[in-house]
Amino acid sequence: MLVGLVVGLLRRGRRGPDTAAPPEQRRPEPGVDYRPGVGDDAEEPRDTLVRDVETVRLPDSVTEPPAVEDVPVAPEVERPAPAAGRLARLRARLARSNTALGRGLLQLLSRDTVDEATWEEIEETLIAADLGTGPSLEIVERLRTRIGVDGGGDPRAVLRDELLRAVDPTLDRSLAVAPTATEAGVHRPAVVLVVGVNGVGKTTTVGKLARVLVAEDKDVVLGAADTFRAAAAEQLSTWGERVGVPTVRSDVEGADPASVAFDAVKAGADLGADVVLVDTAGRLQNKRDLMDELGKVKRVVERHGPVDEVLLVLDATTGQNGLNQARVFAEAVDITGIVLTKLDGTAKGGIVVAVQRELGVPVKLVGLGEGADDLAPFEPDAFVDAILEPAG
Ligand SMILES: Nc1nc2c(ncn2[C@@H]2O[C@H](COP(=O)(O)OP(=O)(O)O)[C@@H](O)[C@H]2O)c(=O)[nH]1
Ligand SMILES: [Mg+2]
Repeated sequence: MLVGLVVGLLRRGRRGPDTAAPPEQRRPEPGVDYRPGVGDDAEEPRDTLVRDVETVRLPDSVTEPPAVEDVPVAPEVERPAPAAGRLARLRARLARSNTALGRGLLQLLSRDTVDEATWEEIEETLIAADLGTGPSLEIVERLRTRIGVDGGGDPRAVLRDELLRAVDPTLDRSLAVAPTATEAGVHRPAVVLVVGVNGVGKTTTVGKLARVLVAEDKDVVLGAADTFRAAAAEQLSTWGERVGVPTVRSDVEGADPASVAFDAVKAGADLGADVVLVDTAGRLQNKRDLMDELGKVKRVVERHGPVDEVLLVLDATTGQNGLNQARVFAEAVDITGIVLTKLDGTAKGGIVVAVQRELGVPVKLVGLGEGADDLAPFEPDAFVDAILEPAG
């Protein structure tokens, strides 16, 4: 409110007569810069009402308005919209991938004669979009057979078919987020561990995913197991508060991440929650330490029961480097799904194919922006369509 006020004042100041402004920037004034005409006042009219100062008695007792702090403010809990179909709605965010990959390939394939040099260009375009050498060669081979040799078919339809095949629509991309009951009949929330190196978008993804689940009427608990910086827990609980989801955190910087994760799952079980999302740290002195710590977090959480989902978050703009990270993480924990963030900022949408091949694990979610609801379930059809068709 204060910010709004200040901005308002500044604006008004700018709009008012500014005598300090150089003459060429002043608004022309009637009587000074031109002869006053109809509708202008040459000077302050003489009959302008002037108010005298009046003395008014104040009432003896003035009831104080309640202090702002005393007024109970109902926390505004947001109700996010369901995530189904988001990728199609956010297709414009893939504009860069679209231009580089989809349109580039279509232009090449639509040439009158697709000669050897053109096939090479097609291959280069695929590799440049980070699909990886293996998948790129495969796609070119299949396209050659279907278009080059058969000479038939609509190039667009054939290309769509082959890209879709590379992305693999048969993979199960659902998230394991259903609670279970143990043999002893104890309620056990689904546990999702979110891992990845620093800055890829883990905390943001946990926050956005909490919103997706809340939109599906799930009870969610967040665990702030990135205990490196107090700010990390703060960032996570802010996401949680917006949708009325509790965050289990330690206020001690450098607390044991495994015990925070353990407590979060315990709180989830006690509260009868459906899902516990655990955010982890991606920053440690070295790779070995990071992997040891992750392994420990997972083992400690598993005292409550199995971890249902380990999501590896990768920044789509980092290309080969992202693939190297994927390999290292896969050694430390069993990855069950990939989240590719920042797909809105890259022409290299082909990384979806490369990373799935590398890990043998499906991309389950994609990040398409910094907004709270810019996380979309990955849908192969919608993805390929977005790449091939200019967003309308
Ligand atoms: N453009 C874009 N930015 C993102 C996306 N996901 C996360 N970010 C940004 O990446 C930065 C790092 O995110 P954060 O969640 O703190 O990363 P963490 O260190 O892995 O937890 C933040 O500025 C996020 O807003 C995305 O899908 N698109
Ligand atoms: Mg973080």
